[in-house]
Amino acid sequence: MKILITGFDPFGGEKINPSAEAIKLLPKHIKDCEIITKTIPTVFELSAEVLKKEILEHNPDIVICIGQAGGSSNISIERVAINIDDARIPDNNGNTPVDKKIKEDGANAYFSTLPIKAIITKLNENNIPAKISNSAGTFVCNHIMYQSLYLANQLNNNFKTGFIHIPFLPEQIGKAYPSMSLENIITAIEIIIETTIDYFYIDDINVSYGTEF
Ligand code: PCA
Repeated sequence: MKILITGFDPFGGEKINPSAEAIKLLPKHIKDCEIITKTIPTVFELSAEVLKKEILEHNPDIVICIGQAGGSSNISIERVAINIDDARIPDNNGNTPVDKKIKEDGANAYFSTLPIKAIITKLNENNIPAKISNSAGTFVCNHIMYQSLYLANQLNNNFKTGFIHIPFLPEQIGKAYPSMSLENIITAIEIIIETTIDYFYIDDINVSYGTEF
């Protein structure tokens, strides 16, 4: 199998993006699967163009996109992407879409096709703080997750895809916000990849990680 993993370039005044730092250090193979990595721009439409080019070039079986969720204390496995761009800050090309549909002919939302429950269980077994997130926001991360799932849908779901938000690295923020070490983030990404491979041909586990709010 081939697995495409993407990270984003720094945005919002940051000098680094933990997703780009982490994917650089991933092994070239996990469980005999080839790992391909690509850093994509934090720009609404352009990020999706770069992703689509990579997918059409490599024809991966699994596509996992990763981005920074500043202030989060957990690895957040995103459950759903929604058909809306609503930018709180400009992207790296100065775009600030407000309430703009990502795809006129797309569904209102697409659910991750990664085994999100099995992933959380494995991460927690390995003492990595992780949770299901029911919103990837309305910035470029939700955009890329939506675009990846839209494309998968168009290609008869010939690849599984989803999105992972990760915390700041300690060096980004001092002690004011939660952060996670690069080592733990990389371990988490490896576990996420391994679990997605293990569940490739079987259904996700049926346990609740539901929340009240
Ligand atoms: N995080 C942003 C976009 C790029 C990134 O790493 C987001 O959460 O939308």
